[in-house]
Amino acid sequence: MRVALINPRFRLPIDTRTTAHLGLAYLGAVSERRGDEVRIFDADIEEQPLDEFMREFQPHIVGITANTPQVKQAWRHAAQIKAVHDVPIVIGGPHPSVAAEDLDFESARNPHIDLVVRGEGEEAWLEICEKVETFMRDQEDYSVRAMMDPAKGLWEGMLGVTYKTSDGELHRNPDRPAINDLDSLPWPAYHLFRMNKYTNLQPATDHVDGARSFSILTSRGCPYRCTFCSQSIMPIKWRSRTPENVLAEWRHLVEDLGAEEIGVLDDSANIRKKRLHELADMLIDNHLNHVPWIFVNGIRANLADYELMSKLKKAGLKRTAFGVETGNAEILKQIDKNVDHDTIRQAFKVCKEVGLETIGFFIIGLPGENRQTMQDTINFAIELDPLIANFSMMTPYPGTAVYSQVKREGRMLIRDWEDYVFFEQQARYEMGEMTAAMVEEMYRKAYRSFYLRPSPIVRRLKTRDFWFNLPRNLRIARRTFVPKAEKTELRRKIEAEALS
Ligand code: B12
Ligand code: SF4
Repeated sequence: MRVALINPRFRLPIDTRTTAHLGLAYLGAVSERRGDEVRIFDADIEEQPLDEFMREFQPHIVGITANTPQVKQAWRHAAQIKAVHDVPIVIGGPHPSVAAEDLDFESARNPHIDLVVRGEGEEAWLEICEKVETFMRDQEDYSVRAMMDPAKGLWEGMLGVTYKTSDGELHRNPDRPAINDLDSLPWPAYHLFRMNKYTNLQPATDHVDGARSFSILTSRGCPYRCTFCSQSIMPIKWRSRTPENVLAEWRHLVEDLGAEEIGVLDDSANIRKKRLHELADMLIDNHLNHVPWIFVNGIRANLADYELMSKLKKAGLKRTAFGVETGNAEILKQIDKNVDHDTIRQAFKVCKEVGLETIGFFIIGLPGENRQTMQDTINFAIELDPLIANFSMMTPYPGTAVYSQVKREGRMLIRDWEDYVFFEQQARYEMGEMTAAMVEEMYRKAYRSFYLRPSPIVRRLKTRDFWFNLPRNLRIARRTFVPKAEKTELRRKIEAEALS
């Protein structure tokens, strides 16, 4: 069967780096294992128009991925596809997975979307492909309408799927359990991507653009439930691959694909420290530790002790991120991060002692904040002094506890999913005494206070990335430090409404 997988075009308002989409790489791999001919159309890097690609490839099924800012573009792509080709279209990814807010129905209601897969996709995708293939074989007059005919009941009982039958009725089947045996999954099918079209990791390991970057996922899920994090829409169950299985893929990335940097994308990679010790030993013993790698997302500070971090450093770890979020003790409790500031201090100290670079993720404008608590965050960032401090203004993603709280107690300043990016330099909501102007001012102050100190400036000037990507870095600096003169039309409208 011919299978097309699509990453909708979505350009962030700053020049971020681009990497191949790991979710689609997994779906492509399971489809190929089934014997399908798979093409990935990553609209971010493709030059060919989508409709032309569809006319040429004539897929039997199309899968589109969508996070929140991408979802409207995903629907537009679905419309473009249906205009040239009668094919079942399935959407999946973080946004349509939020059944708590009926966002699966929102997508299923779209006239061009037939099925929605909620949560982890591989098993549901396989089942859908099997059904479509069998249906095509058995039916003489094959059409999507016939496939979605309620009388045929094709999708009944399929777990984790929401769909629209051809009479327009929406159906939500029960959730699908998390995949327990991650070793049973094939490795991501990177050969389906035009890897030379991507830049490098975000944040980068300081390999200059053009470095062969690959991502790897060694575990899935997160047992924590921080109030602001969209991870809460995925299974709570933390599962990991065996170190042997990870090592084999790591070797493939380095030896077969020529990886020059590797990003570990796990949400919480160090939940079981023993597993990481074993993996690190294997990377060292197998001489794979010469390729620098980083924990792109935060690892848990409470599980980052000296023994583990020094072992990981020997295993090639160059840099690790921590989700610090806030410098205020009360706010830290409120966001259910389950960690305290001393533990975070200790984790940064350990990393510095063993020679690891650090990234700190900080949020400005969490619910309940005021000017002083935001200042506490700035002060804490300066105290920890990571190599990279990443401040973002709180963006309440649907499905999170913060989203419900803002809807209940605050005033959302965005109404369009396409505005759900947090590089826009604009506050997304107001609550209590926390105004948008205050959050935006403190956000810029955070960047100025942290980066316009002598040591970060000198550190930055010493990196290769700074000089090789000078124009981009200067653009980012200008956008970050200089306030936006013009407010967007949408923002003006919302403010006018609020005043009236
Ligand atoms: C790496 C990453 C990035 C990279 C993207 C690299 C890339 N090309 O994929 C970068 C740094 C660029 C990035 C940017 C952003 N990201 Co991001 N990112 C991640 C991260 C850490 C890992 C993604 C990943 O690879 N996961 C592993 C794969 C296997 O999972 P997956 O992609 O979700 O796919 C699985 C399922 O969702 C499902 N599925 C997905 N698509 C489809 C399609 C079909 C047809 C089917 C059947 C199933 C299916 O099946 C897949 C396999 O199980 C996640 C956190 C997380 N744990 O997922 C956040 C995450 C996806 N990002 C998030 C956000 C908010 C963003 C930004 C919007 C932030 C911003 N700057 O404003 C931007 C958007 C950028 C864009 N262009 O769209 C949120 C999304 C929340 C939401 N409601 O949308 C997440 C969940 C983080 C979080 N916990 O809050 N991100
Ligand atoms: S922020 Fe990190 S620890 Fe908290 S729920 Fe999200 S992934 Fe888990």
